[in-house]
Amino acid sequence: MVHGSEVITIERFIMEQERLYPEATGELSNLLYDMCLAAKIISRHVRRAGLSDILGAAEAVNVSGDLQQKLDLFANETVRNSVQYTGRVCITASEEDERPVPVPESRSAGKYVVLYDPLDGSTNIDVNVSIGTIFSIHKRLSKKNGAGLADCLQVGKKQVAAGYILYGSSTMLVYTTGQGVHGFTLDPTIGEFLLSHPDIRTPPVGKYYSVNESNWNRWSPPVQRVVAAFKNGEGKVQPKNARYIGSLVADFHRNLISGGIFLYPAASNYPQGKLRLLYEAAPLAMVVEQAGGRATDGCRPILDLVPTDLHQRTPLVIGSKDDVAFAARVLGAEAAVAVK
Ligand code: AHM
Ligand code: MG
Repeated sequence: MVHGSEVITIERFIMEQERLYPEATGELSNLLYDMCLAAKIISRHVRRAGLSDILGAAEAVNVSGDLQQKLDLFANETVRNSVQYTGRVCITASEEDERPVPVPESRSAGKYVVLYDPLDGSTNIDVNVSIGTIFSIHKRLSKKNGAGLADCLQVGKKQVAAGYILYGSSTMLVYTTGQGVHGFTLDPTIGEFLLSHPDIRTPPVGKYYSVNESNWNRWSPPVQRVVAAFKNGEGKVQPKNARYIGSLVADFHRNLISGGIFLYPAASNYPQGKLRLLYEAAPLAMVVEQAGGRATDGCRPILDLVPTDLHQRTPLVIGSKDDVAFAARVLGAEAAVAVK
């Protein structure tokens, strides 16, 4: 945000927010700066992707069976290296690693847990389409030593911070610590994130619906009814425009700003949905709720889901509050019938 010639850097903004809480130790603020550093490094590489030989598939398949791209591996290491040596974090977990990674014993372990998707929408890397990083921060549960899986398997409403970085026409970092949602745009000429979107509020009814409609024949009738209502209108639901990039962060961000609903429901080829609860759905659910929107798996709020597995998937319906409420009513009725 620019007041006349005044520019607010992310560092100043985070510091000013911290002053509102005299009990704050500054560790969470510093962890957010660590994420900014990772964002700048990844952004630089994403911007150079077409120019260097970093493009292309690495010879590895990640735990979910997707072909990893070189840039995924780079982003995975960059986030971990940015947070694990500062004494603020005890363990990290990523979409790209089968198990959580505790900080090395030679380093001091801090009180936070970082879960992340280092490069979401990675099939879009090679075609110069927006991609993103998603992160979720929890407080550790374990005592001083022995951070492990249980520290990662926490319910979404316990997150202390969450956010994402969007590598789009510009690079943006959007985060919440539970005091609203704030967006910063990277000014590449000075290498700083500047406050560009203070206190983001998402419209209660959206303009857009975002879903991979090629899955139509794999959906249950209630999912088809919901999507048909957004496409054609039903009762109070007005028809919407379709927008689907295939990068969750980019689809989510557009809908957050303009109003809209994103759906990745269960389908016959993805019975639990495609997206991962801990480092895709839960952090974006915290962001959207802080901006006045909602997120559900069709039956329960995403932030109430208790994880049992690091890489578990969940159906996801997220965005403008009235649109998500409509979808939840239709899908919840389906679940109630199935239980009987
Ligand atoms: P990724 O984490 O392997 O990149 O997969 C997640 C991506 C999301 O960004 C996006 O919303 C979704 O997969 C798109 O899936 P589909 O191609 O089935 O529509
Ligand atoms: Mg992903």
